[in-house]
Amino acid sequence: MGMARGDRIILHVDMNAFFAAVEQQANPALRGKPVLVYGNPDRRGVIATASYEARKYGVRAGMSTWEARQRCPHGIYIEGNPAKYIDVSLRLLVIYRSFTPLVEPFSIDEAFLDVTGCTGLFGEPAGIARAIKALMREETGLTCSIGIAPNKLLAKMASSLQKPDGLVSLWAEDVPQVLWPLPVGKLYGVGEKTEQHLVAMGITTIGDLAAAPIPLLRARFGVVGEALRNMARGIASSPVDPQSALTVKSMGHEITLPEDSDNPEYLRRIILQLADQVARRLRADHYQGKTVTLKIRYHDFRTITRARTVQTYLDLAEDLYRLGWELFSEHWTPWQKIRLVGLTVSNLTNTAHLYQPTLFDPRERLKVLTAAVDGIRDKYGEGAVTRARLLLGPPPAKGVPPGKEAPPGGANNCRERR
Ligand code: DCP
Ligand code: CA
Repeated sequence: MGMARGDRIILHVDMNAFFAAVEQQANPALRGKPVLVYGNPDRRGVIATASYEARKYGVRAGMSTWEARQRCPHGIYIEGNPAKYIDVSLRLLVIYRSFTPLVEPFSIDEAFLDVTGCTGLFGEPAGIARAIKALMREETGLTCSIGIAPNKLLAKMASSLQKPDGLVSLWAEDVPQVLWPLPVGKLYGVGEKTEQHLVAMGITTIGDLAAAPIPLLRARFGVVGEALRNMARGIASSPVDPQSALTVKSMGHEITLPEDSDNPEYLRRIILQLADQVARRLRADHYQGKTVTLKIRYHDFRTITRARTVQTYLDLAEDLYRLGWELFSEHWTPWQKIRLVGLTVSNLTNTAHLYQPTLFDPRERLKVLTAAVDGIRDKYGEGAVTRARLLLGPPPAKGVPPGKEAPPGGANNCRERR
């Protein structure tokens, strides 16, 4: 019940205690034990995740390792290994893709699947979800929570309702009973700041938000206000987008200098090197960009970012360097020692969109990895990324003019986009 004709059927899969569970699978001695994974190498002091056994002691992701040790002194503390988690993440995507091509990786351990067209082949939605769980357990030993719903928002909410090893369906007509009594902060997309504002306005549950007058919300949050109210009503329309993780928004690189420096000539060479690295990455993936952003971190950790946008799309080191150096010359406080320099290109356009990516193509795997790695950096700290990048292998071969590279997967795999 609950499905109306024309509805889509969306699954959201969220791995349980992901990093800790991977460690427990790799080492049977850890199974059933409180396992805590901390960040590396510059996030050693922060817990990335804890196994469900450890959560009983009140430890949470983001807690300091020190505090976790107070609460759970007999826990097993392990330094995280991002490369391992990325590898498992890719194996999970292959499992999902054996059910439907409409898979959208959402984070290192979450994905949306549109299974609307699969019921003929695999049966009712809950059956599909159970089949995914079974195959996942067989191939990786891991468990997940799956939400089934008519849209991504409700699927995401549904997967959060039962952990670990959950399976929850949430249809539009269930929203008042299931979601509305929950605290408004539990609604996906409502962060801590927004929650505080809402509570201050007397909106404490998701139901309060669903019933709030639009003018009131608009006055406080602008256009976002109405969007929030729609979300509280379970209304969302964005489709599952398999390309989403591959849609790169920016490409950049940064270097922490071996020693803080205020030597302009040395810093100029660093910017040139960054421009060269970023330009090569852009061309390798058929990107060009119009905005160059320079980041400077001084010895005392003060950090500035300054951007410049030009009319034409760029992918040459010379152009990136020229803009980067302009920004540097204009914004560097001379003789202030610098600790880190970064260069990023955004406002991207991609010329390779005619090809359908396939995860079996090493180049596409690399792109998915890059997206996953960027996701890890957000959650796990910069150091983790550097480590993982080193494991991605050498940069693409030089000497092929831009635009002349072979299409992903070779001619046989090329398909026009739907
Ligand atoms: N992660 C991290 N730092 C955080 C939060 C998460 O490094 N502050 C990493 C470790 C997690 C992984 O990302 O294993 C996935 O994050 P989730 O929020 O999905 O948390 P878990 O999968 O660990 O637990 P749950 O079962 O609650 O989803
Ligand atoms: Ca998870």
